[in-house]
Amino acid sequence: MVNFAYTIAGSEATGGAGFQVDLKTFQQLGVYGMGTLTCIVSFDPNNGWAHRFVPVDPTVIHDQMEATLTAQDIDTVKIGMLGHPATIDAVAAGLARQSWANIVLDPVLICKGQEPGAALDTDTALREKILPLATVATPNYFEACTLAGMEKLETVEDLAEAGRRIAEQGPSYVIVKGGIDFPGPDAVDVLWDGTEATAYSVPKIGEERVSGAGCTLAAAITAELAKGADIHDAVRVAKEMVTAGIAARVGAHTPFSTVWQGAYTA
Ligand code: PXL
Repeated sequence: MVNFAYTIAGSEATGGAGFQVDLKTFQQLGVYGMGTLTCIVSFDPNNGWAHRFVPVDPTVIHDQMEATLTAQDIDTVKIGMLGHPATIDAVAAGLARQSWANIVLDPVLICKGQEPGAALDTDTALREKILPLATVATPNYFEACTLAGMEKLETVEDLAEAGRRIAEQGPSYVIVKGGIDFPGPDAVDVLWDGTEATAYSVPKIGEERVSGAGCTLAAAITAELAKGADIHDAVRVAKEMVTAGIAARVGAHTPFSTVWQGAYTA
């Protein structure tokens, strides 16, 4: 039997984040990947690798979602970078075409302030129109602070509290990723499942942020849920895949290396 997983995300041309990562992750975990492109990000090598950002026209987002959702019966979707209020409206309308078992939201808050334009409007629209629809949310440290209204996250209990506060805004499950910003020797992710918090912890590998870790984690959770895994098993597999992918990270002429999804085998 083939399981389908669907991503609604942006292209990042170097292959280190976004749509490209989602499809690689889906393939590596044995699910059939499908996707709708929301925007095109091209880093600028002549300007400190800053983001050049082009949104996809809302009509084209509608058309892509229509094609995907008519071609297959899909009940599991990952939402990555949306990037513009009009994109968010188009995606919300497209999601409303049908019911979903799993909507995994990586709440990309405008790439940490790197996109010009309607950044605050975009973040507000994401919180108001997409977060309430999500069944799973995977905020990073910065996004968790913003969405939970917390200044900093210093303990596992803080990560759990952020998860609890974000769950009140819609998602049944929240995975707060401590990442490189969380103090201490370990990379800690905490799953808040509505009842209790579970910490997934491994020693940090290096001191540098590795591009694509967040996209890989959310895409892997999506793939596992598409195969019928429960959330705890999905997060465990996703964490193993990210850890293996960071250990085998791929260097580039960019100032950061990227996760190698191919390093993980189930
Ligand atoms: O932060 C993750 C991310 C997601 N999607 C796209 C991106 C990035 C970061 O650069 O470019 C398209």
